[in-house]
Amino acid sequence: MPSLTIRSVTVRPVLVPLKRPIAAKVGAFTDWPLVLIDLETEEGVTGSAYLEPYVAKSMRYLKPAIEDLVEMQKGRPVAPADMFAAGIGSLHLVGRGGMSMIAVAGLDMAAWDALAKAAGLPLARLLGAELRPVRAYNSNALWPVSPLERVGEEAAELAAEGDFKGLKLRLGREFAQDDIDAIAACREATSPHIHLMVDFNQGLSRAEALERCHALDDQGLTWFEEPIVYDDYAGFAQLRRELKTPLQIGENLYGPRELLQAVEARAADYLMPDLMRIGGVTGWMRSAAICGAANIPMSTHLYPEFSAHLMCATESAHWLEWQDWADPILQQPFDVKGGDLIVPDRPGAGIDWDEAAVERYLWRG
Ligand code: SMN
Ligand code: MG
Repeated sequence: MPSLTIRSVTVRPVLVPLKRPIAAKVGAFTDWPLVLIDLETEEGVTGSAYLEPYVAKSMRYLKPAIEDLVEMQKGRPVAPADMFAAGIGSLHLVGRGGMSMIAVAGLDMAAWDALAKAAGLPLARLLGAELRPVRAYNSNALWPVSPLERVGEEAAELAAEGDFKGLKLRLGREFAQDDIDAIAACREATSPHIHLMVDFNQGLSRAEALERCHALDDQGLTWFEEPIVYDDYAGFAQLRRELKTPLQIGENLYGPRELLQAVEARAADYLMPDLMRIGGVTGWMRSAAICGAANIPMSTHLYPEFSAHLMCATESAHWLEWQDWADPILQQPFDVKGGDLIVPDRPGAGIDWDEAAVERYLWRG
């Protein structure tokens, strides 16, 4: 594989319209911010990746942070492990989490994309795995504000979008019976066998979570996700001891070390790191080794394209979370067939910008 040398980076914030607005307990969005990163090399190969940092204004801080990281490493080899160490090392004084890790993670993904392109291989193959269809669930809607009458229709639409066998349903409605009715509506409109991943988005106190999760524990749900605040490991461990339904956390963990702390605290049955927080491809692969050794099934959060490649190479791969939120700026959005995400057989992660769309959605805030 030819070696690559870091030359420069182009960072473009865009704000794309969502087909279905997000109305989560943690925030409501009609448009979705994406930070497009293109890492240019002396050899002419460009590595591309995007970040989705939820809040548009955060793009103001991420852009210079990524540019500074590249300025610092200009002229050095595109070597993700070294870049990760240098990036994190330079941030020790301001802290590893938050924007710092997100900037390092975005650059890491672009670096891996560049390496895979230079090798002429899809990222999954560069990581030592064969391409295969990746089992996915549809996470595009079913927010807790959807009126109960709409829940069934929405579930049917989502399942039909790719013949999905699983859906994410956000719960924590006013009464437990409302949650039970929403679950029943999903099953009636799709199949009694549909996998339902239930996400509370940290909306409950420990006491509320105990009560609500006990009330839903016989519903045959695939998992309970983040019933309480994301870093209350002792609270999660208590819920795990008391409940039959598996507990899922991970989207808010920064870096493999935090993930290890969650494992050591026995906080979850399942883990689902988010690429921008866990530290990109490098942070994911290190976390995958921990989950594999601990026998903890690993699912993804956002970033379906990069995540699909990573799932091919993940020992305890479980479910991929599918969203179409970046589709508006992609030249070739990935296909979904029979509920599986199809990893494209082209070099890199398979992300190419639709430049006309990027121009249209450029965020000038
Ligand atoms: C989620 C993702 C993106 C925005 C809001 C909520 C959710 C998930 O936690 O797991 O998909
Ligand atoms: Mg979640």
